Amino acid sequence: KENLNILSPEQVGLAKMLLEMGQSHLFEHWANPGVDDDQKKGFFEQVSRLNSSYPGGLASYVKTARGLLADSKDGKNPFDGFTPSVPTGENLLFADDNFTNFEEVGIKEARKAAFVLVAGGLGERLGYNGIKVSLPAETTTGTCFLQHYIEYILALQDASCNLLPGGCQTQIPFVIMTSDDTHSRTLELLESNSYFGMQSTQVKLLKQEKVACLDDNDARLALDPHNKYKIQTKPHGHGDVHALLYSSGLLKVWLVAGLKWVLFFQDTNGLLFRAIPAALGVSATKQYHVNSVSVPRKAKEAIGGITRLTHSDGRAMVINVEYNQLDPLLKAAGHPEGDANCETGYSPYPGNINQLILELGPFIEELTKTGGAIKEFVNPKYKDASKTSFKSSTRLECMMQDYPKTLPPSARVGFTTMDSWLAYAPVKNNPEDAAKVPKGNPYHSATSGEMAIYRSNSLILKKAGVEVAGPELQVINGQEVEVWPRITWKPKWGLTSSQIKKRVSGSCSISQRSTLVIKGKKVNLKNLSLDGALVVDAIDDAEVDVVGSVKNKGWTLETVDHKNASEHEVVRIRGFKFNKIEQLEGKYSEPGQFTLKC
Ligand code: UGB
Repeated sequence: KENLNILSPEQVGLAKMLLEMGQSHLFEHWANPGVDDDQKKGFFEQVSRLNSSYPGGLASYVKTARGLLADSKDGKNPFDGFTPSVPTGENLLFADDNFTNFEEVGIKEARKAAFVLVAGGLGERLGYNGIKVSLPAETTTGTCFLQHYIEYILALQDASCNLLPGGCQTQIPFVIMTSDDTHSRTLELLESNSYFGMQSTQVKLLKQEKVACLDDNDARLALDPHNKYKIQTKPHGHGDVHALLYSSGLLKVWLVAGLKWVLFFQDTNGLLFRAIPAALGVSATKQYHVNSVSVPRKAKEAIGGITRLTHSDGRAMVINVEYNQLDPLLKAAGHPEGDANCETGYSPYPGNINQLILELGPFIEELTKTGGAIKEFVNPKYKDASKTSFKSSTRLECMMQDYPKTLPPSARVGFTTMDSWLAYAPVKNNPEDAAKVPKGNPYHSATSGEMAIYRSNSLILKKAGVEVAGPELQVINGQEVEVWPRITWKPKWGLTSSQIKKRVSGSCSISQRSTLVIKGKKVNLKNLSLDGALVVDAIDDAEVDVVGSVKNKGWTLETVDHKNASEHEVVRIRGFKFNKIEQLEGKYSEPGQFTLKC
C-alpha cells in the first residue's frame, strides 16, 4: 500500500485492477517503499501500455485467457459441433478470358484500394538475422521484398489512374505493421532508400505491441525471468493488424477519401502481386466482403486450408483452418485419412496464402462492433498429462485470417484460387528444414522462393508466345529445384497477362542458360533470340524495341553451401550466386523511340 504513493491516479487504478484479477504475485517481490522507485514506475508504464493496446484492456485479456486455458486443459475441440467440408469458390486459370476480364476490373478498382503488409514477425523458421522484407526477392537484380512490393503498388496506381480520362492524382495508401523486433529496421530501410520511389506520406508504419505471458491455468501474468519489475511478453500474432488499423483511425480516413478495398499481404511472397488484379476483380464483381486468395495445397503443407464449417446449430462459415488443426479436425469428423491428398495429388482444401481482400465499408462496420478484436487461441506446452503446469510461459495468439469468425452469416465470404506457380512462393524455411520437406511438397525456402520467380516469369512469357526453354533440375542446399531461365521485369512493364502479351511480338526465344532483365516500362521484345544475358534499362518515357539475336557467355549460376561461413548470409540461405561473365546492356536515359538491335 505504501508503494501506491509514488503512482499516478491512473496507475493506482491499474494496480487495483491487477489485484482484483488475482495478480497479487506480481508485487510479492517488490522492495520496500523508497527502494527501486523508478523500476516500479517503469512497471506501471508497461502495464499501462499492455492495458491500452489490447481491445478491452488487461482485465479482458486475463478473462479470455482463463476461458481458453480451461478449454485447453479439458481438451475441448475448438471445432466442436462443426462439420468440415470442401468449400466452393472462384477457380481461376491464368490468362484465359475469365482471368483477363477479372484482371481488367481489378486494375480499374486498384485506385480505390489500400495495401497492408504484416511484417512484425521475425521469421524464426528462416533463421535470418535481418528483417525479412530486406531480403532480395531474387538476386538477378537484388530487389528486396519491400522494394518489390512498393514498385507493384506504384505500378498499380499508375495503371489504374491512366484508365481515367486525364488520369488522377491518387496515392494508394500503404500500411506496414511492424513490431519491436522489426520497426526500426523497417523504417531505416525505407528512409535510406527514399521509400523506394513512394511518397513518404503514403506509407504508414503501425507497430504492434506484444502481449503478457501467462504462467499457469489461472492466467497469472508471468514476470520477466531477468527483471522482477517487468512482465514477460511475447508476440500476439498477425491478427493484431485489425485492431491497430481500427484504433489508428485510418479506416475512416480511407472511407471518406472514397476508398473501397483493403488488401492484406505477408512479408516474403515474391509472386503475390501477380494474383492481385484478378482477385480484386473477383471481389468487385462478386461483391465479396472477404476474399482470400488461395492456391492448391499439398496435404501436410504448412499453410492453412480454406474449409467450410457447418455447425449443428445452423451456423456456417468459410474459414481458414490452420495447418496443425486440419488433420485432427478431419479425423474427428470421420475421415480416417485426415489431411491427405485426393486424386488430383492435392488436398481438396485450398491453401490459404493469407492474402485477403476486404471491402472497406463492411470491414469498418464489423470493427466498430469488435474494436478489432480477433478470436484468439492458446497453445500451452504442458509439463505432463495432468496439464496443471507449463514447460514455459504461454500467451494468447490471434491470426488475421480469423477475421470472418465474428461475421454474421449474411456476410459474403469467398475465395479465389490460382495456380501456385503464379501466386505463391514464400521464404520461410531455413536450408536444413527445407531439405527435410517431404518430396513433392514445396520447400518455402530462399532457394525455392527465388527459383519460383524465374519459373513464373518463364511460364508467363511462354503463355505470351515466347519460346522459353524448359528447366534444368539442380540440387541446391539439399533441395531439388527447377532452374528456369533467369527472367525478371519491373512491375510497371507488365501488371497483367494482357499487358505482358502486348509487349511481345514476332518469334522470340530464350535458352535455359539465359538471363533477361527488363528495367524499363515500354520495352518491346520483337523477334528476340536470347542465349546469354541481356539487360535493358530505360526511363519511362523511352520506348525500346529489342530486336535480333543475343549470344554471349552470360551469367552462370554458382552453388554455395549454406554452411560456407565466408559467404554472406543472404547468399548462404539461397545456396547460389551469379557469376556475371558477359552481358549485353541497353541503357536509355532520354525520352524517345529506340531500337536495340542485337
Ligand atoms: N507476423 C506479424 O506481423 N506479427 C506477428 O506477431 C506474427 C507474424 P508467418 P504463419 O501463407 O504461408 C501464415 O510466421 O503465421 C507476420 C498463415 O497463418 O510467416 O506460420 C509475419 O511477418 C497460414 O495460414 O506465417 O502462417 C509474416 O508476414 C498460411 O497462410 C506473416 O505475419 C501461411 O502464413 C505470417 O507469419 C502462408
